[in-house]
Amino acid sequence: MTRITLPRPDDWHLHLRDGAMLTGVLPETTRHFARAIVMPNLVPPVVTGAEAAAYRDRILTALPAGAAFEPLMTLYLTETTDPADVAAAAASGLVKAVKLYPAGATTNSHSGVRDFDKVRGVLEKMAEIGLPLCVHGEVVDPAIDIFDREAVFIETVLDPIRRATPGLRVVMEHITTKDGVDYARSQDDTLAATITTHHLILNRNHILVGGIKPHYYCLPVAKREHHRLALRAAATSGETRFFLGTDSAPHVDPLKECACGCAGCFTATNTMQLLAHVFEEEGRLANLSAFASENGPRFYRLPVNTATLTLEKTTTAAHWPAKIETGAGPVTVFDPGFPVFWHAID
Ligand code: OTD
Ligand code: ZN
Ligand code: ZN
Repeated sequence: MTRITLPRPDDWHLHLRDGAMLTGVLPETTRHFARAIVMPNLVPPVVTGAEAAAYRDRILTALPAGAAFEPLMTLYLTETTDPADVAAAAASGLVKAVKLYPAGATTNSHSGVRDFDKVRGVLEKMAEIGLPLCVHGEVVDPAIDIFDREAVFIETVLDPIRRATPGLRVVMEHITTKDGVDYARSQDDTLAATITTHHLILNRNHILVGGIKPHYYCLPVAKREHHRLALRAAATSGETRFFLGTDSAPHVDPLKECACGCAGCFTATNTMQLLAHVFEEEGRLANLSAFASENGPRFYRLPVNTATLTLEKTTTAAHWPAKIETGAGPVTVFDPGFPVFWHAID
């Protein structure tokens, strides 16, 4: 038997949704995580400080009894976002980051940015106050192959934005390529990158070989095996620039299992068990704490949690529900396709 105890982990990229879905999925995160950066891609999106405050209240109201969990709020960047509103929301402590979605890149991103010159004032204000920009890094040009969209974004959008806005602190969200890993490593400490649990486990064959697997379809889509291996090496390296953002993104089963299924893997329930498995496979269990508990707070300039989480390996396979029944409908829990012997002692 092996046991490890970590400072309680945080999730630096999470979709909690709203209403009955929020109530249904929130306990899956609060069971293991102390804090999460909450994505603002609601319909309509969370754009202003006032909207973020109202959303935060709804999350706090939905918390399971006794849960010690702090939602870290984000604002959805639009071409009309007011730099003064962003600065005030950051100064009050309410908002911890601003999220950049290129318009059309992923779920509920149509209010995102088309013309990056229009957000220059906001980005300059953020650089001045040290507020991180979380970036969905994919171009939306229909001429660019979906498997190349991250690499092209880095070269044609991300790097130019960072050069034009010195000091802007950026998180490359959910990197899925060796190109993303290499770019993050080549830059100074104003740049960090989150990595999801599922991108450490899936390559594109898992989605497509032997029948299409809608619960493995997410954005950015999983890439070739050599990219997955680069992500695993980065996540397990202990390097401070890489940390966990699950991108756990619930959709009810009927919206995943249909002719035009939604993107998103729901990993809130079993992420920590899966990560223990992956880090052990890589011979890097000692770096799980850096990835899941220490590097994120360091970048976001927050304290590491004092509470802890213990993970234990036994000879019995871990068990989690195949689906979470929410008031909005059933949500399928990510199935890695192999047995996992790590258990979280809640
Ligand atoms: N990816 N699904 C969603 C968001 C993300 O790009 C993302 O952050 C979602 O459903 O909100 C997904 O596959
Ligand atoms: Zn994204
Ligand atoms: Zn996301």
